Amino acid sequence: MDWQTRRFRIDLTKPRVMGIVNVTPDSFSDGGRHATAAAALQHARRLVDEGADILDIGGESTRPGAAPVSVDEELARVLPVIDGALGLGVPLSVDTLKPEVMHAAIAAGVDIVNDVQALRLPGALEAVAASPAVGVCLMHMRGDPRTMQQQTGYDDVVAEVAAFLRGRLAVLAGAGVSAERVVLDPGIGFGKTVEQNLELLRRQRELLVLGRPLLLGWSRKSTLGAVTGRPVEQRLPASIAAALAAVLQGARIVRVHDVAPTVDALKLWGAAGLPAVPESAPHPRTEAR
Ligand code: HH2
Repeated sequence: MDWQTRRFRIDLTKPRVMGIVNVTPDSFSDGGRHATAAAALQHARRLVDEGADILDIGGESTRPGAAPVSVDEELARVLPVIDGALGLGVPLSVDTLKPEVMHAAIAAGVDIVNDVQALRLPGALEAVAASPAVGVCLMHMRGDPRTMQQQTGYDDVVAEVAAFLRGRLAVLAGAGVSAERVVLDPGIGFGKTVEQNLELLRRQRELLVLGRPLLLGWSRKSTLGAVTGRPVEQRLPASIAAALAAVLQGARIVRVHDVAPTVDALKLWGAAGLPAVPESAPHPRTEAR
């Protein structure tokens, strides 16, 4: 299974690593570390040297309760980094929910739009549909980062996430965005409790019936803190375990802060000749719906 993005058709027969470049003062785990364009670009180069297959560049934190950032501020953060990273030889993704930022980032040359709101803000779908080849990651979230943790009541979190993502895929298809441009993300930590995040991992294969590659972002997240009792700066082992578990459950792309150790861990995948997970693994619960 491939992911069609603007300059690159990404072969997902082996799991891929998306390295996170947060150009923000307040991201939950690395806020302020690469807040200038120069520092972010240096970080981006390092992640590519470490084996990142994709870079995800973000200028606004989505952590619960994060302060909103203006369009101008977000553009001032991400555009110089996109510009400088275009020559690094890997697909570039912009992590934004704002249509204005999508337009500008696409004009600047990004390959992928990664939207935690799954292109639901007015104008976002149009921004992506207007560009014939840009790839998209559609993520599930309830509400917005300020309100999402008050909206964790689900009858069946996996079924609701699947229904949401299926609906968004259909809306994109209606707008002319072909499925081969889209990957899907259940949104670990976005409007979900610890138990719901763990349930998404346990039953992740049910999402494979959607027929598109899955991208998972567990890196350093608070559920890992809840499970291990570790603060954010001590969550590397749990992040690696979660990335590998996600891959074993069918993820094709893992979004991570710590690229080098994740790449090493995934080398085991190739070395052991582990088979690619079936692209669609029907599950009794999902089949019944
Ligand atoms: N998680 C974060 C941000 N963007 N995008 C996708 N597709 N999936 C995710 O799980 C995801 C995401 C949160 O992580 P981070 O970027 O490190 O933090 P912050 O939002 O505070 O900048």
